[in-house]
Order: sequence, then C-alpha cells, then structure tokens
Amino acid sequence: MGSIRSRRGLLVAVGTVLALGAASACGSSDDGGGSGSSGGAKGKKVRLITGVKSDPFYITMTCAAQQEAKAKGMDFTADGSAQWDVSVQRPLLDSVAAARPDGLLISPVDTSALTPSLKQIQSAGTKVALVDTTVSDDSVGITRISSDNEKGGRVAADALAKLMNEKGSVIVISVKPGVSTTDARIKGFTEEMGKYPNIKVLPTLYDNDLPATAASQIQSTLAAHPDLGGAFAGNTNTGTGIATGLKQAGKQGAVKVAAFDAEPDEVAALKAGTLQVLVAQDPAAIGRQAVDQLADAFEGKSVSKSIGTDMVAITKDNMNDPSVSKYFYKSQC
Ligand code: T6T
Repeated sequence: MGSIRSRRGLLVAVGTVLALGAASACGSSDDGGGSGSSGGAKGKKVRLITGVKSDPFYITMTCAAQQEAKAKGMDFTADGSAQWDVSVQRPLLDSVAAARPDGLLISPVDTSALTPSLKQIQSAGTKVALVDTTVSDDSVGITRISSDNEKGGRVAADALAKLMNEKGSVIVISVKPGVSTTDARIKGFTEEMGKYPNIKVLPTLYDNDLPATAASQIQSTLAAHPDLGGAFAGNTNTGTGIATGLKQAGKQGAVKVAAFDAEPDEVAALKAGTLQVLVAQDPAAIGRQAVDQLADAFEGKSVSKSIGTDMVAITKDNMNDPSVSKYFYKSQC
C-alpha cells in the first residue's frame, strides 16, 4: 500500500500502518487558571499525577513531560497511583493541592469522583492540564490532551473484523466503567463492529486493570463461546492478560486480538503472534504538549482547550519500521 500523508485530523494509511492523524487542536482560551502565577515558566512549580505509576504508558508520558519541564526551567515532580482506584489517587491529589503548585498535570482515574477537588485546586490559582484521561465537567482544565480514543476503537474494530474474516464472536475486555479513555475506545469499537452483521459482539467484561483477571476472563469466554474469533483489549494490562490467557489455553493465534497500547510485554506478544494488532498512542506527545500549554498559560499566551495526539496501528509486518517502532512505550526514561 502506498504511503499517503495528510495533515491533521484525517485517517491516513502509510504502508500497512494506519497512522491516525492528530485531531486538530480546537478552541483556545485564556489561561483559565485564576489569578495563579505570572512571569513566565521559569521556576514555576509544576506537579504531574498520572494513572498507574508503573504503567509504561505513563512512564513514557512522564519522561517526556519531565524533559520538557526541565528545558523550560520549571520545578517539576511526578507521582502516580499504585493502582487504578480513586481512593488511591485522591490522597496524592490532596497532598499536591496543599502545596498549591502553579501547575498540575493529571490523569484522573474517574470521570467525576475527583472533580470537586480539581475545581477547588483550580479556583485556588493552580492551572490544571488534563492528560490522557479527563472529567465530565468542562470547567476543569485549561487544556485537555489525549488520543482520539473513539477513533482508535474504530480502527481496532476494522482491523479485527478483517482478521476474523468478518464472522464469529468477539469480546471486549477493559479496565472499569467511568474511565474516559477506555470508555471511548469501547464506544468506537462496538459501534464500528455493528457494520459487520456476521460478527456477534459479546457483553463487555471489566478486569480492574488486572492481567490475571483478563487471562481468566478470556479463558472462560472461550469455554462458553466456541466460535470466539476475536478479542479487543482496552488497554495495556488487559492486552497482556488476554495474551497470557490465550497462550495458557493453547489458543494463541486462533483467537485474533487487537489491543490498545504498545508497552514492552504487548510488543513481545505481537512478535510471538499472540496479539495481532496494537493501537499505539503517543504518550510522550501528550506529556510534552501539556507542559508547553502550561508554559504558554504562565506567559499569558492563549492555550488550546483540546489537543488530539497521534495513534498508529502496529502489526507484525510493520513493527520493525523505525517510523512505527518509535511509538513503543518505555519502562524507564
Ligand atoms: O491506555 C492507557 C491510557 O490511555 C488509559 O487511560 C489507561 O490505561 C493505559 O495507561 C494503559 O495501561
């Protein structure tokens, strides 16, 4: 397939890579962060709270944000939840709030539970950037930066339908309801799968971001649905869990799997033929651009209310292409 490049906002195909052009940055606003601080980015206290700290997606995002913040002379530190749970992330948020930083980048683990705290921090003058995940209340955040997750779900559905020869049952396994990113992926995936009349979409299962749970869920689904031909994993841990479950059941390659993300274990499973498609995001771009937007706000410049970053569909055939492998996530900076 020839390579077609277009600018932003379009689905483009480069070779066998479906590079999903970044959704255009839309809207701009004043800094929205209250009185806050002035006088440029240098010396500004900026804090990052990610989702699961040990997750290579967030490690990759943190490395890039840290590098960008250092280049701008910011006082930057990062932390993250030990697990995907509001009760674990809330104390981190409360301790950051008490220090009243100039800027906060955060991946909220729920679309509403932390909103009151975020509004309080914002009204006290901290400029808030939502990175990756977001909250339902539009008044939170001077900027929101993430992949176009719904589009990524659609790409996964089309790729999986093709691998399944457009027939059989397919299962979606994801983290938990109320996560903006994975909810959007499931929405895009299931709507797109509706275009294939001979594919039956089974009820979505949730694994609480635990690979062992995803492994047992795929095995029990296999037992209950002999015609299971495909699975969609909403994120990293789900992808690696499904790969493990299929390998243990001796079904790797028999059930085709499309998984979001491209952390090292998923890349290894893709190479081994246990996973067939990875929809990789660009967490480094998310982290870098969030720091840039905060710097613009500190300098009194206009800020983009919403920025979409790139995704790439990776297969065994194109994973060695440097323009593709550059999207693999890191486990350390
Ligand atoms: O898929 C990413 C992220 O986009 C999502 O919000 C939560 O899970 C990951 O961090 C991968 O584990």
